[in-house]
Amino acid sequence: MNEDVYISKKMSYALRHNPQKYGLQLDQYGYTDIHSFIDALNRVHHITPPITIERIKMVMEHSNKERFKIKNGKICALYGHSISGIISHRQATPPDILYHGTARRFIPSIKKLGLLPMKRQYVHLSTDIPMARQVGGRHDSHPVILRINTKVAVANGIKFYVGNDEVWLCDELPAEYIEFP
Ligand code: HQG
Repeated sequence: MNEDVYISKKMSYALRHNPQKYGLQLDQYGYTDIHSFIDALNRVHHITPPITIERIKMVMEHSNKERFKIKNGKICALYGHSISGIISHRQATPPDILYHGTARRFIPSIKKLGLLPMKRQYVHLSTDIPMARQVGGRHDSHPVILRINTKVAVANGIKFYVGNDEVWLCDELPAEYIEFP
């Protein structure tokens, strides 16, 4: 694992899943003070020489995904949370069609129950098929791409939230809005 990936994974773990391990508190949007965050990462993982804010920014710039945001001296993960307190995301109208890449073995259950957040706080949807394929590829060598009829879902009152330009979130998605290949 290269150092960028190592740092990014530790950042994701702290900001999405286990801030308490780092002695951090997230606000309702998932933000925490960036200097306390960096100090905690260095302390918990004994990183030497210690990483700096410039190193964090470099990791974010080099990444193919926009996972984190720095604003007003704070940092947050833009999506992916599993902590117990629900993180709020901005509600907005998504594109008419979104995609979700998943594993073949999950299809019978998704047909029955729809898309559920599982261990995370929200269901994650992608704006394009290549991204959905990449997301699904984490679970299956031959992922299934589901087409989500968000236009009808919005018309029926389902709320969608912004992760970043390519990732949309929702609480859950009944099977009637999902086209299976
Ligand atoms: C599946 C990564 C059975 C769902 C990615 C998925 C994404 C069901 C798995 C982000 C189900 C959960 C999130 C049901 C959903 N029955 N299985 N009813 N409903 N599932 O990892 O969407 O690289 O929690 O299809 O790129 O794969 O870390 O969610 O396969 O954006 O930045 O349950 O995380 O981002 O898996 O990925 P996950 P995800 P990063």
